[in-house]
Amino acid sequence: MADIAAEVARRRTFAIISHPDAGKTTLTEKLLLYGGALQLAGSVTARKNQSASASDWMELERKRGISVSSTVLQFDYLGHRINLLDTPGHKDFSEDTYRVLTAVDAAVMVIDAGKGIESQTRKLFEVCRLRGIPILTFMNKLDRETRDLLELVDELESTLQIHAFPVNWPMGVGERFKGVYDRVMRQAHMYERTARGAYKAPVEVAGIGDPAVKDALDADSYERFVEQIDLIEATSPGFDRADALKGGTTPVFFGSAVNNFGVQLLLDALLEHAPPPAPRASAGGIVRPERDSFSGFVFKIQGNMDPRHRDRVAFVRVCSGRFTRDLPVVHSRTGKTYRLANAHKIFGRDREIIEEAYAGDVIGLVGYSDFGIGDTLSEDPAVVFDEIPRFAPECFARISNPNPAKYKPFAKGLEQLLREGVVRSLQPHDSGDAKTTLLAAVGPLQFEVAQFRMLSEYGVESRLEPMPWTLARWIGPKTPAGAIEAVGLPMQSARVRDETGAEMILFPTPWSVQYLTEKHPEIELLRLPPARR
Ligand SMILES: Nc1nc2c(ncn2[C@@H]2O[C@H](COP(=O)(O)OP(=O)(O)OP(=O)(O)O)[C@@H](O)[C@H]2O)c(=O)[nH]1
Ligand SMILES: [Mg+2]
Repeated sequence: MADIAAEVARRRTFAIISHPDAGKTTLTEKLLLYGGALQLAGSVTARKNQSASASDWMELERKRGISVSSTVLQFDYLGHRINLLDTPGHKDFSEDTYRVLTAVDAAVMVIDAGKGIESQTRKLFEVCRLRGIPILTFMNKLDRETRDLLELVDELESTLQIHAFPVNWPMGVGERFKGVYDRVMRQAHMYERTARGAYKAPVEVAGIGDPAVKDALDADSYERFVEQIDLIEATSPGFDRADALKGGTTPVFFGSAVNNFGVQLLLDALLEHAPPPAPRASAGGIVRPERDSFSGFVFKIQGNMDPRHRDRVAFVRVCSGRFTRDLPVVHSRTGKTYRLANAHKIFGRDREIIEEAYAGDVIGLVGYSDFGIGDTLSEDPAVVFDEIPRFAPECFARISNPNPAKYKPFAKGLEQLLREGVVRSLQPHDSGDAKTTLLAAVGPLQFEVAQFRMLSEYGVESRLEPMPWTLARWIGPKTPAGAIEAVGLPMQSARVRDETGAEMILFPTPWSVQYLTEKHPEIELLRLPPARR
């Protein structure tokens, strides 16, 4: 059997993050193409108006052209095993993205060079920073007019408070974008536009002094290029690898995902700049990835990936040791021992049964209905991870079934979506209306996804009634018993319990929160759920 430490050392597990539409899914597709995992990028096989990327496989994603849910893609490249996670950019799906960030060791931040740092990119970046994971930056869409390049790099540094080290620099932009110059290797990589960017772009390499560089560019672009390079060389300190591994410096790459420009360089750089799996904290102490005992945690649940089977996949990030088929593990939430017989390697919606996996890998466990998001699976019961962040919902709605004959599929569909965390459910204090379920979400698109999937996967219509609350607070343990009953809540607020039974209050406006806080300081209001005892 393979040596665990050697297997861990060759793993690279990273997420692609950014504001919506920066090109994450396109870049994912091209990384797969260059990694040899796809023959043709999805856009080529796509029929009119219908993209067919390996990553955006859900019907709704193809319809809307946005990513709704994160996708796992595992492949081998140059002796490395890569686990790549494409994430949705839309803020309504950020819970999913944040969960994915707990499962990776590095992130690629994609920036639309025409727009610069956008709000959602900044938020996701902050999460990466808190986790201390290294971040590589890909400045995308160089085939279009961009913002001033030096300004883009400045903005990156000042807005995100990070050092930026441009590993390569574009030769021309927009119509005149001809390739990138690798500052470290001192090589110019020139590209040709290929039909719809489907095949590997031909690459020619020459030195910077090479007349080929000058000839490739028009006089204006060449002059600007030389000026910019000179300026960067003069002002930028050398590359601090140790700082990059701590997340203090981001290596920056330029390109155009849709045209395959700069994708190969990014992929190769990933092997170098993204680290192998690192030790993780657990209730039982630090867990080293190469230790001889399997552990991992569930960060995502997805149902109905294979419409023929209607089953449920629990995505597990392996944190230590080796997984082998039929391995007995303890499930943290129930204390039960399970033999893991049904583990899969995942590639978008495709999967393949595996016999082995190692720390760093993401595996899909099929058919374990007890497993929920955040649960630990471990050979050593002392190892329990607490990685999954929780968020306060900001949107609320009641959902009901307009068609009593469909009672069963409706209940089944809703239960599955709640398990996946597509939306959450809350329990009204006054038991409420038994025919409706109170749902909560970070953003309204989550409700839309839930309704769409109820219809497409369970064949049931649903009725959604938006509710007026916009803020949720948990009631903290310092609140004296009976205090809530004694005070009377502000107008239009409501008492509910979350799925763990913790008490919450939902408020219509920030002023109503403020009102309660000022009038009744004895009531402790928390923005996040109190720690579970
Ligand atoms: N001009 C140009 N367009 C690009 C490039 N890369 C991606 N796009 C386009 O940008 C749009 C969004 O691309 P996606 O890859 O779906 O973006 P995303 O970041 O995955 O979006 P979400 O997952 O919804 O957040 C699509 O129309 C792409 O064809 C590029 O290099 N140049
Ligand atoms: Mg996408």
